[in-house]
Amino acid sequence: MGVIKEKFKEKADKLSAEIKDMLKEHGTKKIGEVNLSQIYQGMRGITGLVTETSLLDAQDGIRFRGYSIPELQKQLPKAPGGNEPLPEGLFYLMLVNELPTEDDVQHLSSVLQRRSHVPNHVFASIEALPINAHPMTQFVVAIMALQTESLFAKNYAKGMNKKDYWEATFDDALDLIARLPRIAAYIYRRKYKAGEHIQPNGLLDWAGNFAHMMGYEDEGFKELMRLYMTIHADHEGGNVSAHTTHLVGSALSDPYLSFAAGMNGLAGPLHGLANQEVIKWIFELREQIGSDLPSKDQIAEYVKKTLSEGKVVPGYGHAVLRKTDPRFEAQMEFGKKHMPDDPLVQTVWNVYDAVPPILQSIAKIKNPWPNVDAHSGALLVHYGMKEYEFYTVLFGVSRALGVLASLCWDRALGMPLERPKSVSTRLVKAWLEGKEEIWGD
Ligand code: CMX
Repeated sequence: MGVIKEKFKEKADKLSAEIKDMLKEHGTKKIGEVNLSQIYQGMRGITGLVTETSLLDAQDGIRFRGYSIPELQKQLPKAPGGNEPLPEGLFYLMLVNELPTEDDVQHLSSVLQRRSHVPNHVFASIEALPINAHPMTQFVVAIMALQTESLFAKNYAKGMNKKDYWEATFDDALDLIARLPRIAAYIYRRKYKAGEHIQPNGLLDWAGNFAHMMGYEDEGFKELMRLYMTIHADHEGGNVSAHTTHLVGSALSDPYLSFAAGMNGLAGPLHGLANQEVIKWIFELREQIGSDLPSKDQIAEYVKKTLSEGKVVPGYGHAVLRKTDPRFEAQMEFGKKHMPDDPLVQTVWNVYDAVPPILQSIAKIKNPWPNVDAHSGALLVHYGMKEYEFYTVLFGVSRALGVLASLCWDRALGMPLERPKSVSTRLVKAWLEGKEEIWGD
């Protein structure tokens, strides 16, 4: 057994025992109440899941195992000469709940390198799709093709003991994370660079090698990828991609099936696809105004037009956050440091000035502030990555770190099949008339 796996097992056994004791003593304590609106409105605010890897606060934003993004930027190991955290380090932290040393991260990078071989039939599956298939469709098809490699599925078919679920999940998670950059880069080069593929460089870190395989050798872009892959990795358990991966995994669908399901959720415009929608919206704004740097008044007019057409302003609002997303702030800092004079990046900042007052004036909108997707595209375009339909794939590669670390914990803690109760409106009406009892006492 590898050192990371051993450490994980040790931590998981300890927590498992603690949870058992906790539930024995406090299992009947009430954790909250549910009102009728909540069950019709996307279950907002209902605590119904346990996710160990990260926790989201409406005001302070995300913390990964207790660490904020600025803290991770200071404390996680960096690439030689770099300033941004290595995402392998964040994965290690989420997985074993300990800040890694430089050696730990180097070890994990080389483990991922060793596991990164992608079988030919996966590339053939991508090639079988029309070139105009959306990159997220190609990504999910490739993950599904890779499912032939699942150790969990193979061992389950042979009659795996429950006690061993965690280990097969752990191995599948590492294999999948190791292989995703190669798959994503293949899709990018196939669709946008005439199929001229670039072989991996075994000397680079996970995100640096991903940048290299996509064809970006600029050190600034590699640093951006390290930051990008770190900040998009996890956002506690209730968001669509994390929740879907967890839910599908609860049926003991293997990590490939579970992650592919999560990626189908990420491909929705209210979730991960918002990153392509933002840059598309800004390109359309610039074209309509006829300027590379529209004024704040011109942006405000365009925002009002978007809203009057019954559309959302992409990159703004959030189901949980009630302040500017710290992931937006981290990207803004990166922009200020590396490209303060870029007109597209400046437009993102002008949009940040123009949009919140307008959204604040609409009572139903609970959060007028930007989320992670409001900034990322402009940074990518700066380095030449203009193909915005690809952006959600980048989000997906990063999201694998969080949701797959969580899946390892789900199986190690013996999380059962997820199956909440639903009701019909007919039953709700009967309950309101006092004819039925639907929530016990
Ligand atoms: N522009 C216009 N209207 C918005 C809005 C926005 N940016 N944000 C919220 N609203 C609207 C909602 O559509 C909803 O309207 P209806 O009642 O008519 O359906 C109303 O305001 C209330 O919504 P809310 O309670 O404030 O927000 P929700 O929790 O329902 O939705 C989110 C959250 C993210 C889906 C929503 O803010 C949105 O659609 N934003 C734009 C898309 C986006 O950026 N998504 C990415 C989120 C981050 C990620 O997952 O990657």
